[in-house]
Amino acid sequence: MKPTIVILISGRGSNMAAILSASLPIKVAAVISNQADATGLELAAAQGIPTAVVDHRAFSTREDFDAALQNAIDQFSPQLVVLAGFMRILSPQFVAHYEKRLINIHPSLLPAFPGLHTHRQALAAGVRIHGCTVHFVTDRLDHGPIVVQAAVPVLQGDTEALLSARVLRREHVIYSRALRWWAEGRLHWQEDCIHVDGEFQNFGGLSAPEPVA
Ligand code: NHR
Ligand code: GAR
Repeated sequence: MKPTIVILISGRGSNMAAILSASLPIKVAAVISNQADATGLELAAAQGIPTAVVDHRAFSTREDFDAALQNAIDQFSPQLVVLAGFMRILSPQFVAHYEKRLINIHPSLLPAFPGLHTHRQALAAGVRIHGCTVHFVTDRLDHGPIVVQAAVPVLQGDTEALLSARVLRREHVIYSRALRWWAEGRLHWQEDCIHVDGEFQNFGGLSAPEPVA
């Protein structure tokens, strides 16, 4: 039987769409958003995938919201919960409930630029290389074990819009790849490091380094 995932979104849902169109050996049981107007919900519904909204504004505490979200997710008994542009920080209780079953894509090369507005942070820092990271979620925000990363150049004249679009194209590739490895049972935890097929591999699309003279 195909393993089951639930995808959490807050908005556009382009990563969700990339996952849905990647022909992965995975059943997407539901897509859940904290924003009722997330455009990704329509796209999922159009593909016959159950959708739900758990609006964080209807709850007075984060813990209450997280409990309702957990309840909505667990109706589908997923083996993995996939954050795809989900914009609410999750409480330690929620993270503990999904230990090793909660995965996120973050639009920077972690541990650089955790938090919000990563492309603005990258431009302000003047880095020449930027990118995205798929990682398992722990209760240390944006610091969980890394599964895969992809790098893009920062170019002269870049704006947040240009840079985020360049990164987003890579996000769509590496998130599907990471989920395929997961579905195929190829991801293994070695302490706080994720190995693929038992090896520390770098599949992020980088070529091997030039030999040093
Ligand atoms: N939760 C935990 N515990 N750990 C992580 O690593 C998480 C997480 C929840 C979401 C995604 C994340 C990202 O990839 C993510 C990782 C939202 C915020 C944030 O500050 C920060 C990081 C991430 C997602 N959210 C504001 C909040 O108060 C709200 C912002 C908004 O609604 O627009 O929750 O970057
Ligand atoms: C993506 O770039 C994702 O990495 C980022 O939001 C965008 C969502 O786009 N996630 C975060 O910033 C999490 N804080 P999408 O809805 O089109 O997938």
